[in-house]
Amino acid sequence: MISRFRSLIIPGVDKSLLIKDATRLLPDPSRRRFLAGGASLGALTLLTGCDVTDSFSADNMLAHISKFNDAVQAAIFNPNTLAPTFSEKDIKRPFPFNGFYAEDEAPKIDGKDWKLEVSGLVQNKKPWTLEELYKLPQVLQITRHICVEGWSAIGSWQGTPLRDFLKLVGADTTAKYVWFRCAEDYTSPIDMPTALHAQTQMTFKFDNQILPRAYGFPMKIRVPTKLGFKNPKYVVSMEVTNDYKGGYWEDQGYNDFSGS
Ligand SMILES: Nc1nc2c(c(=O)[nH]1)N[C@H]1C(S)=C(S)[C@@H](COP(=O)(O)O)O[C@H]1N2
Ligand SMILES: [Mo]
Repeated sequence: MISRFRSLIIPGVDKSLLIKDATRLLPDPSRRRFLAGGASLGALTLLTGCDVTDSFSADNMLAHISKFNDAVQAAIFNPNTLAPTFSEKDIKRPFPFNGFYAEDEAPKIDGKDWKLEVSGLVQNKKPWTLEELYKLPQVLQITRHICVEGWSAIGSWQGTPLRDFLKLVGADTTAKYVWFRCAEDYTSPIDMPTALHAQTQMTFKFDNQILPRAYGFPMKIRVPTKLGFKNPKYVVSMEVTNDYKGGYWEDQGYNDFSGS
């Protein structure tokens, strides 16, 4: 079990001063959004793409984030805002692994047996094999992954935009959530505006390789506008629903919105 409150304070760095300085420096409308959102380090990282979470205690950041009100944040969330993208040279190698267990306990999935289950408010509920999914058009994105535990890293993820897949299966995109279930019973709900965001991706490759086991083989959902825990790996099913079904970290008090 990973520690929820791993402390990464670097002596001599004052978090509130940093936020103050950043607030002064941020251009509008980001500045207004940052202030309206409660001015957290995670939000700051998501807004600026700058690596500010690494130096600070996750519990402080968490305290700020959980004070956010979902409705307020949803209102300020602009579904067209793009997460910053980076170049090949920025990629962190090796990329950090994270899960609620050690890396050697990560699910071992046989790609030949695996199927993606599609359920809920969709016209076509046929399960998809990996071979079928690999035939869909893919895009590559180099973005920053930010974990509430106090680390962030830039990686390269390639796959099919989730919104293209949702259209393909005839999903009711007026529904509230797409709820993901993973092989080890990890779950996470993604709100529909985020599911339809241009950068939200069904990921099949990491750093130009078939998605390695550590990072979620055979499929993860990459959401660069959200914190790491809302990026489910080892996905086995997606359900389009109006019901809030909870998630692994969300149920333990992490803010469901957890994004910019
Ligand atoms: N299925 C599953 N997905 C998961 C997790 C997990 O434990 N199980 N952990 C989440 C968290 S907290 C983080 S930070 C990222 C880590 O992804 P990485 O190992 O590719 O860096 O996966 C997220 N998705
Ligand atoms: Mo995380």
